[in-house]
Amino acid sequence: MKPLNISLLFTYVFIMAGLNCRQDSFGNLMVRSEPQGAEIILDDSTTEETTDALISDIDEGTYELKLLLDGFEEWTDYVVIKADSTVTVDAELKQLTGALEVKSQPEGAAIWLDSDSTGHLTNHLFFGLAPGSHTVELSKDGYPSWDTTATIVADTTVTVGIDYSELNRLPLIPDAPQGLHEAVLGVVCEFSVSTTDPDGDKVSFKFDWGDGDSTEWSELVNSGTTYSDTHTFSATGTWPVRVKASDQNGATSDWSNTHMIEIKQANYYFLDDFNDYPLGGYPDWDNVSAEDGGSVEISDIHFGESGFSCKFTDPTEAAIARIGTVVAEKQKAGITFMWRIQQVGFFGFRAVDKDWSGTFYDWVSLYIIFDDGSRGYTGYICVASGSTGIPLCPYTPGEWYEIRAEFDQTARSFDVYVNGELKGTNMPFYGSLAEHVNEIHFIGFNNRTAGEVYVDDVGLYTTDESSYSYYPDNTIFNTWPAPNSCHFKAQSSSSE
Ligand SMILES: [Ca+2]
Ligand SMILES: [Ca+2]
Ligand SMILES: [Ca+2]
Repeated sequence: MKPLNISLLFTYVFIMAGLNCRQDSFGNLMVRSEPQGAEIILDDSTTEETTDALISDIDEGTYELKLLLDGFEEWTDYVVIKADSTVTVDAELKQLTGALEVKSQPEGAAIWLDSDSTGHLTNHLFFGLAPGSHTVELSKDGYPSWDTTATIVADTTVTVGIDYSELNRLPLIPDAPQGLHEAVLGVVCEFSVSTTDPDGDKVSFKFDWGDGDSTEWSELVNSGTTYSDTHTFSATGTWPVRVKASDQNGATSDWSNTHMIEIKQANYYFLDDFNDYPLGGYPDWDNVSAEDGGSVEISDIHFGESGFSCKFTDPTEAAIARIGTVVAEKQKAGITFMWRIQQVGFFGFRAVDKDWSGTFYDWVSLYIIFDDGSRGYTGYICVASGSTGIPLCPYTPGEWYEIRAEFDQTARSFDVYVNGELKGTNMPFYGSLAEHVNEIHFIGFNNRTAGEVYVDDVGLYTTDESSYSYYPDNTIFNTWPAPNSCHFKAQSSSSE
């Protein structure tokens, strides 16, 4: 062990002597830079310091000082270190830049750089950009927005861009929705639209009804096909209806132009809810027929919360059960009623031209039936058209159906809604000679069997108060049901 200890002692003395000798010729270096954070290299060796830094105890001598900072040019100078003094170096670092070329096919897309609008359109060359990542966004009408990240390299031109033909394109903005320009409050209004997608994608639609309500996106339909949807407006007023389209990839067009629709209050000029008659009595209509085993009476079966309806009993072919009344004539108006049949049978509503002078059936204008099959559609509510029927929808015995028919005397046609849904458009007047609507009937016929039928809430309304009035008594109600008595008799006529 002893020889080893002596050896270690000598080694220690030698080291101490060497340190004392070198300490005498050390100097310091203070390196500062703008910006800070540059790596400090002395004679190609890193000091493992970054600016600003004080590096102590450097041997006397001349050194090459190098500063390295990402995005900035390399900075180099020579420094002379002297013993027992501090040399201070201040370095101004110069930023590196690169160029960016932004292209598109076709050209003319607005260029956004790092979320700022550049005011330039493709194709465009930008200079003086800091190296590193930059976001580039392009926006061009008719094309989806596109973005990318460009990595700028110093003293280099980087190119980014898009060939739009490789991208999913937006569906075209649909034309303004097509539909009614005016309608009565409460009526279901139908609008149709279409658009094409330049890629042939399937499309869906979203309507903004203009009254504060809008739809969800519709089901997808083929590009170019017509799509329809309905809306019941919440209030009177003029509402701007518009639509936008989306393709199956979710690319969405702008809103279409608007289609204006005026929703008017319905003015009832005939109303009867049958609630004010004595139970078991007759409705006070212009004519009531109950013959050969048929009967008409006020029943406590009713539509709505309370009240009565008019019950028709027509148990045999020979039996007749009928009510009819004269109503004021309007050029354009609507008829509403509730009815229900207790079994499959044949029962009809008719509006007629009272001035008939020839064959009665030629003067029927609106003709709507519960069919028992005699018009070809067993169990359907139909528009009667000669000896055949135009089916509207099936009926279930024992259920109420709301019928609304809007007619145009000039066009000699009418639209029919069942429970608020448009079921028939431009239905023809039944009789070739019928031109007016001035009397209405509900009938269990003498050649068919209806069984038991209930009718309630019969109303005629117009939206046009200047409409031609055939009869002088033309009182208008603005509410449904009318206050106090809901029966308004337009004009007396012969009663049976
Ligand atoms: Ca598309
Ligand atoms: Ca009633
Ligand atoms: Ca009958």
